[in-house]
Amino acid sequence: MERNSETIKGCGLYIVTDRSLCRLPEEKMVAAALKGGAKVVQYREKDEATRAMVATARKLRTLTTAHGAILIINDRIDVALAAGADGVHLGQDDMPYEAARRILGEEAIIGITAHTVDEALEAQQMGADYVGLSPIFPTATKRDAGPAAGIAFVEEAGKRLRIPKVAIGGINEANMGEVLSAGADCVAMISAVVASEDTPTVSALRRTITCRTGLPPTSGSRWTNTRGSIPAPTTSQPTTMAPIRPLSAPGEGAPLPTTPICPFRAP
Ligand code: TZP
Ligand code: MG
Repeated sequence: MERNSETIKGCGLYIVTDRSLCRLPEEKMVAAALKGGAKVVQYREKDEATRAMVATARKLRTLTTAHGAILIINDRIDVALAAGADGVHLGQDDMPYEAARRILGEEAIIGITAHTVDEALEAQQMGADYVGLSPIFPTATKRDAGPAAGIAFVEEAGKRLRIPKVAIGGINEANMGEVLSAGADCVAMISAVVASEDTPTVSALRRTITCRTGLPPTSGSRWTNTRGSIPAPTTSQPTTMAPIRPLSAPGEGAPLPTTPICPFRAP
């Protein structure tokens, strides 16, 4: 889905929640990250009851909508539908792509984790909107993440894939520039954001991404969610999810803020 891919491509900072690591209540942490410029939030929860998950996902939907950000739910298609999320992220052992697409519809954003370039190419061929390259560096956050694939994985995926590449695993302020330079479209982080708990840290991450990628500094104003603020689905609502779309193509509409001086880019 090219349109969905474009949506993810411009996002840069993709944060993934983890209640066990969170030093603030989850919604507060997500609110701080959104204020700091995160453009995609993945709600990832492994141990919570479904009802509590739906309640949290709906709160995150309201927050992400207010900031013009994307909400992705890890694994749980049912929770994504119940909360009116923009899409789901699927691991290699989760719901098969084609079944997820059938349930969620053409508008949903579907991302797939890949541990190798072959898995990434397969995800692209199936129609995934983005691929999660995982894990790039060693991480203590996900015990079964597997061996670190390293920067070479990002470079090769960058050369061979058309769809956006979201790198994850051990990424932080110190190494994110290297990952973006190697060809990742977005960097996904858990501990580097969740454990930091304050907006300035997230803003700093976002500024680094802006410098590296030439993305406009975040304002939230270039993105909108066609669904508006979220609502619990009712019987009269469609069951497909509506992803966020850019309000205008780059170069159109209101002028973008000036790109800050970038310490990484050659003059
Ligand atoms: N998938 C692959 S690695 C990982 C996930 C969810 C954990 C990433 O966490 P951190 O703290 O950013 O290394
Ligand atoms: Mg999974």
